Amino acid sequence: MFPAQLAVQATPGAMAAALADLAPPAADAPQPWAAWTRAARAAQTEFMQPVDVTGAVNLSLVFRELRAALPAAALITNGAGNYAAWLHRFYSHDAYPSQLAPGSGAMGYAVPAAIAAKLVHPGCEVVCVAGDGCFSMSCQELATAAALDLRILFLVVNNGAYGTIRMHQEMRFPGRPLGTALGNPDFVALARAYGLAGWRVTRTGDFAGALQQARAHAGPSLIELVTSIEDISPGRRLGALAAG
Ligand SMILES: Cc1ncc(C[n+]2csc(CCOP(=O)(O)OP(=O)(O)O)c2C)c(N)n1
Repeated sequence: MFPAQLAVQATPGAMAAALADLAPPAADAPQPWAAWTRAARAAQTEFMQPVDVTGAVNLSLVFRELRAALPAAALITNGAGNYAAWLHRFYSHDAYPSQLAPGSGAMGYAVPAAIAAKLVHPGCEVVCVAGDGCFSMSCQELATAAALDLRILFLVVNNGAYGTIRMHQEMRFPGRPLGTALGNPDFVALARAYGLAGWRVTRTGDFAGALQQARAHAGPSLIELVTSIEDISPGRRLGALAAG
């Protein structure tokens, strides 16, 4: 629940029509909300600063690097999973449209969404970001990307688990995980089997080079990011949750 400072009960259409009659403040007039927007912007910038991790691949730095390398108009897709919290916090969307994400939190969405995005916007760079669980729900569509020779980059965040569910298990039933460990294939070998180029990144410092090679590749490609399940979400350790 968010406490409203000014509660208005109205349908959006009626409200928008009423607001349209309001004159905007003069450009040189002091805006009453200026201090509030400055504080909100500062808080957002602070929130987007990289965080420390225990594993060898730091997703906060990886998604910063990705944003620095890509044009603002690149289209990023994701499905559901804790990996998306890292993407949304550390990748800055500075153009519209630049993001395809499921409002319903559907896993398996990222891969087909990327294929659709590339078909509709062939001139745009398209990057699919998926967790190992999320990716595995629709990864057979790599065949489509290969068959249509769609230049999409697939980033698979591999923590060896349905991490989101493991997190909730540790929070409610500490030390009693069940059915959330994944027996994954070799994602790079899988990508190559479908005809894509593939790289595995096991250290943060190797991501920039892999990204450069993938972006220089003429066809679809995949980078596997091997992360630690311990880094369950930005600033949070799985072990600390399990300890209560
Ligand atoms: C189709 C579908 N099935 C199940 C869920 C419930 N669910 C949400 S996140 C998640 C695990 C995601 O695992 P992964 O993609 O590996 O990402 P991680 O949380 O490990 O970063 C599950 C099972 C869902 N959102 N959508």
